[in-house]
Amino acid sequence: MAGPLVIWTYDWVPEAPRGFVRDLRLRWACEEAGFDYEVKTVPFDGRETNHLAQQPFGQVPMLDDGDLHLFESGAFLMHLAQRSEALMPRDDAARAKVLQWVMVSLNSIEMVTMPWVVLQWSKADQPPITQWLDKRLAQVEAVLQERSYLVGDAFTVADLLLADVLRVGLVRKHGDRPASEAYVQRFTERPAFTRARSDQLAHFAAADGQRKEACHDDQ
Ligand SMILES: N[C@@H](CCC(=O)N[C@@H](CS)C(=O)NCC(=O)O)C(=O)O
Repeated sequence: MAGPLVIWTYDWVPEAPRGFVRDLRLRWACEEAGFDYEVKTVPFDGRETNHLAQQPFGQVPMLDDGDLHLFESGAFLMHLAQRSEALMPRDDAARAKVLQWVMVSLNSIEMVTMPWVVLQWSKADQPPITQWLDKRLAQVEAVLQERSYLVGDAFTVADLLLADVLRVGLVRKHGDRPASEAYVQRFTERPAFTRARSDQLAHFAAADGQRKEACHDDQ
C-alpha cells in the first residue's frame, strides 16, 4: 500500500446521522485490518454540486489508496478485503461467498432499510414499505438463526457490512428478532467498531465547535 489510506467524509453533519455516516464502514474495516488511514473532508454544505468530480452523487464516503480513488461502500470494502485476511479469507470459494453477502447487504437489505428510514423521517404513512421491511428483516433473521458468521467460522467484511446495515435500529423496532439483534450486538462490541464510531463522533463534534466559532466571527 502506497502511504496511508485516505477516507473521505463530510466536514460536518447534523446530529441524527452521526455514528451512522458510511465512512464508519471504512474506518471499521481499517481498524479490523490494522491499516493506517487518515480522514479528509468535503463540505456538507453545497454537497449537491461541490465534489461531483470525486463522487458523482455528491455523497460520502470515498477512499483514496495511492492514485486509486473509489466510492461506493461495497466497492471499497472489497478492495480493502483483498488485502487482509482479517476481512476476507484467501480461498476462492470463501471470497465468492463474501462478495455474495456484501451484495446482499447493499442490494437486498439496505435497499429496503434506507428508503424506510427516509420515509419515517418524513412522517409519511407508508404501509407497503413497512411490509417490505418486515419481510426482509424476517428473512435475514432466519439466516442469522442458522449461523454466527455469514461465511465460514470467522468474521469477514461481509459481517461488517450486514451488521452496519442492520444497526440502524430497525431490528429492535420491528418485532422480535433475537438472532439479528445478537448478531448486531456481537459485532458492534468489537474494539475496531468502537474506535471507528467514537472517532467519527469526535470528528463531527469538533466541527460543531468550528461552526460555532465561524458564526461568532460572522456577527
Ligand atoms: N451507495 C452509497 C451511498 C452513500 C450515501 O448514501 N452516503 C450518505 C452518507 S452515509 C450521503 O452522502 N448522503 C448525503 C446525500 O445523499 O446528499 C454507498 O454505499 O457508499
